Amino acid sequence: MQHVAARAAKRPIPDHGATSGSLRNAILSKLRYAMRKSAQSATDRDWYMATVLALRDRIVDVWSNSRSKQPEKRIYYLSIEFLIGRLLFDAIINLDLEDVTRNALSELGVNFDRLREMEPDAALGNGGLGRLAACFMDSMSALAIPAYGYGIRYEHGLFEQRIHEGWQREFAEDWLSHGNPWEFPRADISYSIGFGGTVEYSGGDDSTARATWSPAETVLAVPYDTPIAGWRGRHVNALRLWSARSAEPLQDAAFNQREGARPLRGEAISRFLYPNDSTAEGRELRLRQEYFFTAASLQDLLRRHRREFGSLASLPEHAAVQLNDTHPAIAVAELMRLLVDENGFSWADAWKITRRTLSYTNHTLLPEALESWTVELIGRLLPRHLQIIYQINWYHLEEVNKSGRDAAFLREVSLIEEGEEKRVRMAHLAFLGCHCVNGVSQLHSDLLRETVFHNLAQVSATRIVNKTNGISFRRWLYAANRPLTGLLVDTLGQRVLDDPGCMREIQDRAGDHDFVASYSRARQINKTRLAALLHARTGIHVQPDALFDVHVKRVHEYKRQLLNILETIALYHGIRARPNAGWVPRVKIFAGKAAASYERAKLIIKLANDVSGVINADPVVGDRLKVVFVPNYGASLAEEIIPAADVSEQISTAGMEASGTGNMKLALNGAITIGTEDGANIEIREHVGSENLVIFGMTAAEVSERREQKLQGSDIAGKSARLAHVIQSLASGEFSEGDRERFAPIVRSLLDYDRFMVAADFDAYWEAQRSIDELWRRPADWWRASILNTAHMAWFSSDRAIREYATDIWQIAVN
Ligand code: 26Q
Repeated sequence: MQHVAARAAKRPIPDHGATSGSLRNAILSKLRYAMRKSAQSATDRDWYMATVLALRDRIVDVWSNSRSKQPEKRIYYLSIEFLIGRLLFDAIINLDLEDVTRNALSELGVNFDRLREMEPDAALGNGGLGRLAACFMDSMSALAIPAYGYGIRYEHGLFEQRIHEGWQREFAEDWLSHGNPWEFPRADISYSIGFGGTVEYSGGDDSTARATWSPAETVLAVPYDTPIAGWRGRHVNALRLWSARSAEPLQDAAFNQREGARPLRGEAISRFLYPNDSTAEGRELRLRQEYFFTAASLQDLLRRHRREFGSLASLPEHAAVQLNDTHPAIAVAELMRLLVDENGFSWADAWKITRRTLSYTNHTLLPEALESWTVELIGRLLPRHLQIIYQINWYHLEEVNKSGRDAAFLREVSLIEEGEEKRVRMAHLAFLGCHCVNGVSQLHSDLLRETVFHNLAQVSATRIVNKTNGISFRRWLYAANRPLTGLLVDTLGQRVLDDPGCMREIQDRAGDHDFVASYSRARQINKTRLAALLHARTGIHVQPDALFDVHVKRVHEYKRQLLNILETIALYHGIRARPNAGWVPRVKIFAGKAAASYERAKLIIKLANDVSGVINADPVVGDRLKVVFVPNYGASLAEEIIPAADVSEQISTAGMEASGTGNMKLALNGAITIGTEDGANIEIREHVGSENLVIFGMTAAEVSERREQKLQGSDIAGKSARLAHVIQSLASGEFSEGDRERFAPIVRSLLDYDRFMVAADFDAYWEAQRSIDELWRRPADWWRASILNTAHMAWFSSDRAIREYATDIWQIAVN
């Protein structure tokens, strides 16, 4: 790591020419000339807009510079989600302009922290997968890797969650309503994207057959570019998001609008983000979105390649396309179509080019999240692609057949799932069409090899590799946690910002009284701030010196918020039975959205709120236990909660969380993990040391073993008096005003199949929580563990992850 820092230090830090005076003038000029507002009448939002426009000019200078040099190879990151959140503070941190900006604004009598709040989150993603794409964009800019992110400019991002009488309600999100000062519409570029229609084959045998596709309908894809400024502003890449425009002639458009009050079909494509993170939704509009952004991105990058390098034969040398999950997997068929039908390549040559150019990241093993589309739907929307998919499958199965496999094997590795309805398996398509497939943690990659891709791996040259996820330290430490970052810089110097590896040096200070005091003071500042936020948003008062136990992520049964709630109830019972038994004061903090159609997850949110209501109102409990469900979790709320966490809940059913990245953010900020042997938790343990977190529960192997035994939750409840009491109180209506029906479905699932092993892991989890209490009672040991977490998390930087992708998958050199 040392040599990296040395090299980074040698690169000149661009002078952004900013003094507070010059920035102030720039802001005033934007206010006056770009917005036609006066300083006297300007609102916080006006100041926010003007400030972004002024800073943006500085980013644009570097951007043009980054673009003027033609690179040997570019990376294209295709993702149907980019969960960017807010950009302003991140950009300021990256450009090292915090003081300059604060001063410029204070000279204008404007409070910077209020202004920051004016920026809506770009919530163009559901959770981990979308946020990973955003962290990767940050890292590619930081490492000066020439890259484009390609996605969809959703008019409405992930829904806004409000809680009404404990239930989640979803409201349309409207991030663009006041305009988006970060984006540059590129009206000079647009591509036609076809759907439906007919295919004419131009004869010849199968291996050379070209076809002409005449779509019935076309939609225009128009790009909007957002600059992503890298660390120290050395390099800027574009996030290019596609917006759909109707391509119908005006007359037809007017007619259509008169016919139904329905908006135009074409434009509907980029209207909203699908709010489902773990169930592959078989809706036609979703497939249209997938093809729309994939086809637009491929046309765009092929055009660039042709302009710069001529023949598409050299595409793999100059372009690496990373598919973020299977959502853009139709790229395999589309690239083949473009090469064969539109550029005259032979099937064999096209196939080589396609495989060498594309690679694919898998993010899930959950069967219900593996995408497949009916042959009927693909045939109707993308008739030529379906034909290409069949042809790929034909060559593939012929190869497999030669190796003498049986029918069961053939059925398993086929791109087509036979059944009542034939379906195209998108993960299989991505696997075959890519030279490299990666999982997102060591365990996940191992399981990929053993399960979903076990058979395919035996008959294909595709490499399966691991690329454990990472997070942007710029956003999740330097920007989100100023008190801790200040301490790290005071202790280690500015170099820690360029080389987080040197954080390991604070391990020597983990017993140093002054350092520990400063470290815990930084946490206390964050907790006090969070306590005020919790009160403002929920009306609940919490004590900032209590243990803050944080469970924040999408709400899903496999993530087991329910397990945490059950333990909370058991704790409540314990406190009521013996109020003066020396309980460690705890605040249980939950936040997360459930997919609108996921009834069980929404019921779990209701339970969290009902449990919160009962416990917080119980005078016997007082400040020993508070439960808070914070509404509308998202990137910005995460930035407030994570730096204030003492404990990080990472308690998924083993084998089900591909990696997790919230686990990394929390540990980096010093929270102690209580978690299962799942996803990246295992690697976090290797880095921070098993003494500095608490791992409990069944392993992935034990989970699948227990599944085979077909044991029931009731077997466990029969043995655990504590669990029996908790379930009994749920069933009796203790948390539902006597209503025995409300949580009956949860009670039933706990006692029956217990698919997510909540009952099975309950006792182990209870004990793990008590060992957390034990540690908290020994402050010197607690802070030592916490400091060692921060000290040893450097490896989880998304810069490390991106370097691995660059050398191992993309074959591109990184400075
Ligand atoms: C698919 C088809 C139709 C509609 C929606 C979807 C869809 C959308 C989003 C399916 C899945 C997602 C998101 C998945 C996701 O966030 N996975 C998480 O990815 C993280 C980054 O690798 C991991 O850390 C998490 O473990 C994983 O759950």
